[in-house]
Amino acid sequence: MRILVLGGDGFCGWPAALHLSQLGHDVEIVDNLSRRRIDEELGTDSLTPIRAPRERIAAWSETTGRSIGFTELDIAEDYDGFVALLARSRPDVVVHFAEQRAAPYSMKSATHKRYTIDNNVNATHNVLAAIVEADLDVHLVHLGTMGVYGYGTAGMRIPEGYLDVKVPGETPDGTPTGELIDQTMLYPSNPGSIYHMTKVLDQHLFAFYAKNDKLRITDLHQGIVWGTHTEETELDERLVNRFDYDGDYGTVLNRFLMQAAVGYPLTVHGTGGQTRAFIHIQDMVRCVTLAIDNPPANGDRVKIFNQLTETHRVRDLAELICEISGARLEFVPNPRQESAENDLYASNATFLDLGLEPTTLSQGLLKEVEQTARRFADRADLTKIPAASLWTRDRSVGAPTRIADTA
Ligand code: NAD
Ligand code: USQ
Repeated sequence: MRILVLGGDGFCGWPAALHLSQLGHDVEIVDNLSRRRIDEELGTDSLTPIRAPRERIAAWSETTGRSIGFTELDIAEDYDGFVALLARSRPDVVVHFAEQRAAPYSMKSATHKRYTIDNNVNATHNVLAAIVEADLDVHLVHLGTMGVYGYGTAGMRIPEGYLDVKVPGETPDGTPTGELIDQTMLYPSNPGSIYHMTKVLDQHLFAFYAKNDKLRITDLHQGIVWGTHTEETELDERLVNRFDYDGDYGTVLNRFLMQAAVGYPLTVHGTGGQTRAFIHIQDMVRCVTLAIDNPPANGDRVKIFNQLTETHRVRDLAELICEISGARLEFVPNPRQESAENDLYASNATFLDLGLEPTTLSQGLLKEVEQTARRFADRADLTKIPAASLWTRDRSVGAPTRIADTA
């Protein structure tokens, strides 16, 4: 298949592009390199020395004999350029990773909030409008987030996107009919950041275009991706994937493993009672492939899959890493506004039914990530580790309930 990977220079997009190319697909990456510019803005960098886009693509071709195309284009800003690209390339599948994906970055200031909304919502809407304008029958696979459901305790297993409900029937004058009417709705959204909000807005755009234009769309509600290498990125040093550890882009498990590697106390926010969904990066690329291989039909509602393999409580992860590495942890004031403690049960039945064999958290894999971090520890800037983006000016909201140290 001919596949465009939007955001293919990023943490998920790069290994996904390599995996799809390895499987024999004709892959082209489209990216505006904004993520690399944000590193410059923040004065930080990937812990691993990622190569320039053309260099890593040349290395892929040298290593495997397969070629990947690359177009530098801003999907949010250059709509005409994107329509022209679609017309030239005529893809069967568009995989859409091209959004600003850090919740803390999205909450830094009004400028960052506005950028995240403008970039993400425009990018998604431009992709949809352009597919219609180019008159192509494309399967759009979008990377969404488990965060659309929110992180209160739901008291039920979170379904894959849709909630079946029964509502009391009424006549037009408001008289109860005594009947219960079956309805299906998108699971009520409860985003915890402006970034997560953009994924909620994306969902509604997808529902509209699936209904109005019969576009074929799959939305993958993904949990936190951890790890750094995949089978393909390990083929050559120059294919190395990015590893974010800074307070804005570093995600919790990779951050803890990096912190353990450089001897920095693990930064547990608040009580560490937050439960989140996780997926290893190798499974992420497998899931994207499974989604591509199982498209909806024209006229179907948006297919929504929960893309996670396990859930964990933040402090349990920190304690596990302390056990296997000898690191110590520190409970720090939570910079975010989020539930201090929550349970999370979410269905991932679709991927399991499609044959996904989950890679779950094992000591071996955790150690592998820690070793990668140790190997590049001399590139780390420890001043970039603290999370400094505050959700609210009212510091009483995110105040820690206990400050302790296990050492
Ligand atoms: P990333 O920031 O590493 O990669 C995103 C890429 O998109 C970057 O290379 C960036 O330059 C590009 N991009 C952004 N805006 C663009 C635009 N307007 N035009 C063209 N290119 C643009 O992020 P990631 O971790 O690879 O995440 C990819 C997707 O997966 C995101 O949509 C994110 O919301 C989703 N996701 C990520 C995780 C995770 O843990 N990393 C978890 C769940 C969902
Ligand atoms: N946390 C800590 N210590 C840290 C970093 C984070 O305790 O040093 C806590 C946070 O307060 C939060 C949890 O860990 O409660 C997760 O934070 P995170 O930064 O790992 O993940 P999040 O902000 O939710 O965002 C990441 C990706 C995003 C994706 C999302 C999936 O950056 O693109 O959408 O995970 S999910 O979490 O399922 O919504």
